[in-house]
Amino acid sequence: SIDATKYDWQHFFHLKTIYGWMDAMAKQYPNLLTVLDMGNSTQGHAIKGLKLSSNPENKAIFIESGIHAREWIAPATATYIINELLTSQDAGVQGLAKNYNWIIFPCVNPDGYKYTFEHDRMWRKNRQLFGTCRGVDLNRNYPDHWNSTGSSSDPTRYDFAGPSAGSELETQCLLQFIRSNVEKEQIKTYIALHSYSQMLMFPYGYTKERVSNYDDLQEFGKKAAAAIKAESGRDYVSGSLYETIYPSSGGSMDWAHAEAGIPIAYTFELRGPPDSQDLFILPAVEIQPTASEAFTAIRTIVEAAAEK
Ligand code: ING
Ligand code: ZN
Repeated sequence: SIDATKYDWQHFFHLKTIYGWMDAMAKQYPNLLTVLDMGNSTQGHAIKGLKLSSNPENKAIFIESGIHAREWIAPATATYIINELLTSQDAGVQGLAKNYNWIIFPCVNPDGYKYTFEHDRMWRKNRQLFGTCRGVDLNRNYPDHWNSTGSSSDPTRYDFAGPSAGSELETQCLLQFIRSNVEKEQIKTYIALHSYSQMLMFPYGYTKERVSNYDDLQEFGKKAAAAIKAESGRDYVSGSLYETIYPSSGGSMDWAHAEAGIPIAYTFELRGPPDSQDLFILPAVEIQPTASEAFTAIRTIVEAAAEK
């Protein structure tokens, strides 16, 4: 582990620094935090997470980020949320830390994330080899209406769905983790963090048909967008993924909702830079406000759902 004071939300950090910070936090808060390991990526990196729990009876919120390598704001936001839950002086945040268990995996595509630091800042997929090219879009690889719309069978493409549903080790790790923990941990909320577009989206991605709790998810999403507007003035759009961004199949959120039965599922598209051609390259000064408004949205959703 590293010295936890060496980590902050003014910089983007390498995979090993994020993991070092997670280990350091677990040492600092031994009664609240546990380090989790979903298994290994294609290139043998552990997919590590943290579980925050002060009561084994609590219902759990699961957060996944970094499935797309270049969306650096997503892992930074995930670690920000862990830190807030542990250190905030805000009574509302302290209540959320006490009354829910939080299972957070900041970097579910470690090979890709590492590659964006060392070779290609704009890499999106994992690093699995296919002849002369590499990479499956892990957010098209999930076994729910796999490769039916908004994905590709061509390994050279950015949205390659993989050779078969759930073909990738990173996907299998997450499937296995959720399948074996969804009941035991009472996971009722699933949040996937992405960038960019300022959107709060819920299932489905693969069809315009509505989920059974569409009205609730729409209502919570609208409340969360209003809370962000009040905090930072930013406009976030809420709606089903299909209606809001573009039709796409094989995403983790559709699987989590439809197959794993997690009722409250969202994919957030966080901020992009104010003006740039490279919309995935967010200036580090934007980390703090972006992460803060994302956490506000999660709080709003969790609190609105609890009132139902
Ligand atoms: N957007 C997401 C993508 O994977 C998405 C949108 C989310 C599609 C969930 C399907 C399922 O394309 C970005 N920016 O990655
Ligand atoms: Zn993404």
